Amino acid sequence: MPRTALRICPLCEATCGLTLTIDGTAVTGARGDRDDVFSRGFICPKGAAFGALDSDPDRLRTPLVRRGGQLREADWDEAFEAVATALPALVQEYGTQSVGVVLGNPNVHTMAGALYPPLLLKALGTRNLFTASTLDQMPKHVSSGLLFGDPFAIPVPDLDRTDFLLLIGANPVESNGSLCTAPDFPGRLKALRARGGTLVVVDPRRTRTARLADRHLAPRPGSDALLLAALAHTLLAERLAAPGVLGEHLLGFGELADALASFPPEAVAPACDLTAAEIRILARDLAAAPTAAVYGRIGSCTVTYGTLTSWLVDVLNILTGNLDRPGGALFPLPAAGPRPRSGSRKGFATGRWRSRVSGHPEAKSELPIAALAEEIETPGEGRIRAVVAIAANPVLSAPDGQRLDAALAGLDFMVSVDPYLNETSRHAHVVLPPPPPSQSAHHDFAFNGFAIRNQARYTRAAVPLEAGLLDECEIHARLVLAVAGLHGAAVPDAAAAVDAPVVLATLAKETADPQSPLYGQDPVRLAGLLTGESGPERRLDLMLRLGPYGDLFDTVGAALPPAAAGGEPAVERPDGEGGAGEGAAPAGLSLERLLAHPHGIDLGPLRPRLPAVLKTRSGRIELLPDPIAAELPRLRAALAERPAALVLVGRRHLRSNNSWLHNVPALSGGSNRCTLQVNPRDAERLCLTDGGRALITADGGSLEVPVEVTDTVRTGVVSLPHGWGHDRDGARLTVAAAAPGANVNQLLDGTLLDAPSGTAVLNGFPVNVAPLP
Ligand SMILES: Nc1nc2c(c(=O)[nH]1)N[C@H]1C(S)=C(S)[C@@H](COP(=O)(O)OP(=O)(O)OC[C@H]3O[C@@H](n4cnc5c(=O)[nH]c(N)nc54)[C@H](O)[C@@H]3O)O[C@H]1N2
Ligand SMILES: Nc1nc2c(c(=O)[nH]1)N[C@H]1C(S)=C(S)[C@@H](COP(=O)(O)OP(=O)(O)OC[C@H]3O[C@@H](n4cnc5c(=O)[nH]c(N)nc54)[C@H](O)[C@@H]3O)O[C@H]1N2
Ligand code: SF4
Ligand SMILES: [Mo]
Repeated sequence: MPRTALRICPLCEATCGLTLTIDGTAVTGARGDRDDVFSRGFICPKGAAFGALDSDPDRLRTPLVRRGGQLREADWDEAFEAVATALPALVQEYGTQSVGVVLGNPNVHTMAGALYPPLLLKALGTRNLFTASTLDQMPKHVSSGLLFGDPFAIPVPDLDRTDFLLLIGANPVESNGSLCTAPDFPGRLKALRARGGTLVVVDPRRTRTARLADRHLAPRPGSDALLLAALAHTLLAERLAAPGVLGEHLLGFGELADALASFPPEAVAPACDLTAAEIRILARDLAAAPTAAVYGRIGSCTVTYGTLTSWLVDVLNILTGNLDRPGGALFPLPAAGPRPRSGSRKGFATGRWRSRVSGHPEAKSELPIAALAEEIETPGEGRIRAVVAIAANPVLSAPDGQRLDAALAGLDFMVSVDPYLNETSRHAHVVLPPPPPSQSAHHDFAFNGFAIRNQARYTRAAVPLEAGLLDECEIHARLVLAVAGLHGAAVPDAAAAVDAPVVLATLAKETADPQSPLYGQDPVRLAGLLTGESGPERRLDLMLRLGPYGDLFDTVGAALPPAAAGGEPAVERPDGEGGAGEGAAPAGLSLERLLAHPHGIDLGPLRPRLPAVLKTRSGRIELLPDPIAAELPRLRAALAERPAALVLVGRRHLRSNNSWLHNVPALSGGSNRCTLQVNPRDAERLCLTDGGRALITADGGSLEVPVEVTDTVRTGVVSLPHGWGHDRDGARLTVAAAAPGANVNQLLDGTLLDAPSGTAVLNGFPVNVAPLP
């Protein structure tokens, strides 16, 4: 008899609740969980293909270990022994910096990826950390770090209540949203318009999101910093700026007008390829809206002035008084996050150390992934000789994969934690495959911090772990032990062994803090009160119980509202809001409570959190921080530059997910193809024909690609999606290899970066396109 089980979808940031149909151990169907307190039944084609992905025959089912140059199937003990032998020896001989750690995107979609990489990095002691963030949102972390003192204090648009939404370089109708976790983003945009609100989209392509909008501006790619500076300039010059109650928290408001003086709409309009009138009208409309939210994503980050653009997004939210107010852009308060505390004012800075070869500043303890190849290739003290790659496919996702391909092939040692033998993991000496997603438990540690509603959900594994597989938490934990030279066979429950010290250290710190309601309690006794069947469950229990809605071990009576801990307004208990039953009135969160609410617990809409969020040294919002002020002259100089005739931007397809879903037949084909989209006018000028082939060339290399002529891209812009290029030997991706596509990042040489954040410029770089016979 088929049964059903719940599983939070790990395939994008929307975190929909799925109801899986399971026959034996096979997932035979997936539909949206109508009772999920957050996603309420929404599902997209990727979620619907959960079963096909889960049972992909190319998925690895045993570890692989390189012997005599060949990757061969091995058992787990052999695999971890290989790591425990190789890595500590390398570190012994060449030092801690000789190991690089590469963390890819799916780490934010697994519990293991949230709980163990910090322990791995600590065990290794290396500063050579590279993640997908420097291909993505690092500019936003840097701008938030500078403005608010906390790189994770990223305000999210209050989608369900706003009157005016300005989307910059985001296509949530296909991506389902990013740094804004909102199941059914498309439905929420339609609801905004249905209630009389306004949607404005800024994108060089007429995307499916732009087609829903009241207004679509298609500026020249890479010019958004200028556009947003002109919007801010207009608000200030026309005395439309009204920060309101934010005023008391602002530092540097007086200096802003001077700093932006060179960017009136008339000055930036030619560079943006918009009219000054369009820009002024947008500024006035933004100011006039009762509430409004400005939100920028990939097209605002992975560009030359990504940090400035990200900063300006929040400057606009601040100048219009929309930061931290309902209907504007608010800071979430996730259930498993830290309880707000007053008085932590460490501030934020980048460049505490620099990369060895090119001297790139670290940002949030990371170095630019675009610089990974040179760190492996360039001889000298501190050269990276070994790589631990977890859920990362940088050969396709980072600039100049060919160079990285060669660099990885020359490593002394490499471990990949990955379900596939693909473009990157084929270089590993040891491949450690996690189980299919149906066999893993899930809680969204990362995305609840960017969710448009505070809520908590946890799903246990829907299918028991298959014989011969290891839970991904167990894989990570054994890796942590292995890098310390501990051969895992001696430790039957590695996750528990690794987690217990973390739990004790956290509780020791908590109970030693005079500000904590648990001050003076016995950490060992509290640790004994934790529930959960595994190490990761006990850690989740700990984080929930110590979190902003936690039961604090019931040692201080009923749950304290966050007000008691950090001076924040008490959280609205959503009595009646989500109806009775699921999601109603959670008093005192713990794992047990969460398990008793399988469809999740709703914790209410986002609420104002200032000033408790601020961790700047001044305790204020630092509106014009020095590193930003230092960037503005570069932006001013850009006004005088002649724009390139043709630039490239990326795109995402609804049925794609970066580099790794092309192997699922249900998600391939149709319009999900690696084509170069070209505007008809450019096609004519360049002698390109629809369905013909073209040679595209940029600083880093050239590619042959099929041409698709479409007026959905503006003139002067071509678009090629990323994550393709599955034509390398030694990978095992049967379906993907049949339609491999070309790797757009091969056009880049890795030198083009948003300087303050080290983020690769993946959008708006110059290219030449010529027809091929
Ligand atoms: N040109 C261009 N390049 C881009 C982008 C762009 O817009 N344009 N986008 C960038 C962005 S935003 C990102 S985030 C990166 C993403 O690029 P990456 O960080 O490389 O991430 P993915 O391609 O999503 O997946 C990486 C690997 O994770 C593996 N994986 C899948 N599920 C799991 C799991 O549960 N556990 C483990 N251990 N592994 C798993 C997959 O098999 C794959 O090998 O790409 C970036 N690259
Ligand atoms: N279906 C699907 N969903 C995904 C992913 C996926 O690969 N496929 N990846 C996930 C990941 S890792 C992420 S980070 C998110 C990304 O989420 P989004 O940012 O919403 O996704 P993109 O489709 O990359 O949207 C970026 C838009 O910016 C536009 N753009 C490019 N350059 C510029 C510019 O200079 N200025 C402006 N204003 N716009 C520009 C592009 O045309 C594109 O439409 O999506 C996530 N969800
Ligand atoms: S929108 Fe994202 S989370 Fe929801 S079903 Fe689709 S892929 Fe999964
Ligand atoms: Mo991303």
